[in-house]
Amino acid sequence: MPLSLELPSPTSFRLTEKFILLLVFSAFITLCFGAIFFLPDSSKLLSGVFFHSSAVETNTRTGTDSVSNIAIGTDEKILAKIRKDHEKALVEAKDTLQKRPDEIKQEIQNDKEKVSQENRWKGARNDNNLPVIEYVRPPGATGHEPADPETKERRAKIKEMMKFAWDSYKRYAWGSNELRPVSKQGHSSNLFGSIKGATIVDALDTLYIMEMYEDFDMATEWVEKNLDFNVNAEVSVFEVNIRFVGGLLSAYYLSGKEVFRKKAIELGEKLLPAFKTPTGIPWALLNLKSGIGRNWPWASGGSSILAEYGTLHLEFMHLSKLSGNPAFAEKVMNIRKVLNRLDKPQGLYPNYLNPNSGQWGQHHVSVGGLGDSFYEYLLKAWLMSDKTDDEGKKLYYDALKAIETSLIRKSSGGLTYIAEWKGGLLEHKMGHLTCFAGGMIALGADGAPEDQTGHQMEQAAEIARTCHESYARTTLKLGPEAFRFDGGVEAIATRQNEKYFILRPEVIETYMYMWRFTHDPKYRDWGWEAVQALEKYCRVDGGYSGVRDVYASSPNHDDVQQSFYLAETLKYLYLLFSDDDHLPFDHWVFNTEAHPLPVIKKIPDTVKPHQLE
Ligand code: DMJ
Repeated sequence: MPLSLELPSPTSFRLTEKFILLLVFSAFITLCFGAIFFLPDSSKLLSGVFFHSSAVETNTRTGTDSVSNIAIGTDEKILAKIRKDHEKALVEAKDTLQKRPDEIKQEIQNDKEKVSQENRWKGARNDNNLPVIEYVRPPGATGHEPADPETKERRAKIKEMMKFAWDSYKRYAWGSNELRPVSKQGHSSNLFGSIKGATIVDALDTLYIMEMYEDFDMATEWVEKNLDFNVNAEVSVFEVNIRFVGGLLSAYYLSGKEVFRKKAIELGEKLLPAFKTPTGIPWALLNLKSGIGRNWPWASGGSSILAEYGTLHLEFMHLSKLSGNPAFAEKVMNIRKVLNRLDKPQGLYPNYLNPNSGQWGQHHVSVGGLGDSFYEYLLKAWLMSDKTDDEGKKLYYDALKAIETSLIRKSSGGLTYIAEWKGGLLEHKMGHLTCFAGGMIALGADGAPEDQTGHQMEQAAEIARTCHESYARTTLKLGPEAFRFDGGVEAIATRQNEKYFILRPEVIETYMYMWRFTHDPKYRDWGWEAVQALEKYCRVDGGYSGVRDVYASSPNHDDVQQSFYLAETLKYLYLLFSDDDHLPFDHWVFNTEAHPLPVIKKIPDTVKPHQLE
C-alpha cells in the first residue's frame, strides 16, 4: 500500500483544510443571503441602509394612496435590484473561490493601484484639463561621442544617413505619411486613414536622441499646428498606436513638451471605442469619427490579431499615467484576463481570436507576422513596471518555453530558427519580422527562471547568427522578407514574393541588443555590413528605398521610404554605435516601433507620482 494512504502527507492535510474552509465560507454566504431574502421586511431594511432612496422618503412623508402605489412599485423595483445585485455578488464570490491565490493577489493589487491612482490625480488640472505634472527627464535621453575613433566615425555616418532621409522627406513629402524617394513625392498608406505626418511623428525621438534639435523643433511645430485626429476615416488601431501614440509619448518623455502629452492622450481617447466588443478584445480597424470598428476581412472568421491587440499594453499604461484616466490601463489588463481564461494549444497562443465569442480562430502560431510583438510586450510590460508586473513576467516565460518546445528548431547545417505552426504542422520558414526575437530573448535572459539565463543568451546569439546568414546569403547583402529551411535550402527565400526588403529593422534591432549584452564586436561588424548595403543599394537621389529582390544583381527599388526606417532602423543602428548609457535599459523600454518609454519606477510614498526617477 502506498505510504500516502496510511499517513496523510502535509500536502493532503492542507488540501483537506482548504476544502473545509471552502465549505465554511460557502455556508456563511448562503446564510447571509438567506437572511436577506427570508427575514421579515428585509428589503425595506436594506433600502434604508444601502439605498437612501427618494421613493422610501416620499412614502413616509406623504402617505397618500397614489403615492404609496408608486412606492409599492418602486419597492418591487428596489427588491428586484437587490436580488440582482446579490446574484451578481454570489457569482463573483464563486468566481473568486475558483481563482488561484496568485490571481486573487494580483486582482487585489490592481484594485489598490486603481484607487491610489484615482486619488493621486484628483489634484490640479491644466488648461487642457490634464493633471498638472512636474516633468522629470529620465536619465540617458541624450548620449555622448564614443571614445573609440572608428565607432565615433560610424555613429556620425549613421547620423548623416538620418539627416539625408529626413531632409529628403522634408523636401519632397513634408506632411505626407511617407516619402516616395524615387518619384520624389509623398505617399500615404491607408493604415493611417487620413491622419497625416506618420514620418514626422515616427522620427521625432530619433531626431532628439541624435541631437538634431532644429529638425526636432520643426517637427514639433508641425505637430502643434497640423497633427489632426478629427478625421472621418478608418485606421489600423495597432499601427496608429505603435507609431503615433508611441512616437508622441517618447517625444514627451524625452523633451518634456506638453503638446506631445496632450496629443498622445487625445489620440488614445479616440482609440478607446475600438474596445467596444463583447469581450473587450479590440477591433483591428476603427473609424475615428464614428467610433465604429471591424476586423480585417481576411482574418480567420472575423478574428482580431494577436500581434495587434497584444501590442497596446505599454502605450496604454503610460496613457493612464499621464492622463489620470484608468480606462486605458483597464482595457489592456482586460485583454490579459480574456487570454488567461482560454486554453492554449501546447501552451501556444494562436494568432486569431474572435472578439465576439472570445474563442480562438484558426490555430496558426507565429513569432513573426501576426504574433511577434504580443510576446515582446509581455516581457516589456514586466520590465517597464520596474519588474512588479509578475503576471506579465510569468506569461512571457511560459510562452517562451512553449515556443522553444514547439517552434524553435535547428537546421542540418546548424542554424537555429523559429518555425511557424499551422494546425499542428510546422512550416520551416522564418520571417524577417521574427528576427526581432534574438533581441527579445537576450533582453529577457537575465530574468529567466531556473538558471535558464545562459541557455537563453545562447539561443539569442544563435538566432542573431541565423538572421545574419539570411543577409549574407543574398546578392545585395540585405535580408529577404522570409527565408526557408526546406527543399534543400537554409536561410534563403525560395518564393518570389518573399524576396523583398523594405528597410525593416528587426535584424539590426537584435544586433543592438546582443551588442549591449555581450560587447562582442561581431555585432557592430554585422551592423556596419548592413549600413554599407543600405548605402549601396537603398540610397537613391531622393532618400532611401526598399528593394524588390535581394537576390537580383542590381536593385529594383520599390519607391517607399518607410516611416519605421527613421523610427527604428536608423535609431537601432545609432544605438549600436553608441555607449550603453544612452537610453540605458534600466530606465527605458522600447516599444515595438523603437520608441523609448521610461520604466515606471516603484515610487516611494514620499515621492510625487509623476517623478519617474
Ligand atoms: C514596425 O512597424 C514594428 O516593428 C512592428 O512591430 C513590426 N513591423 C514594423 C517594422 O518591420
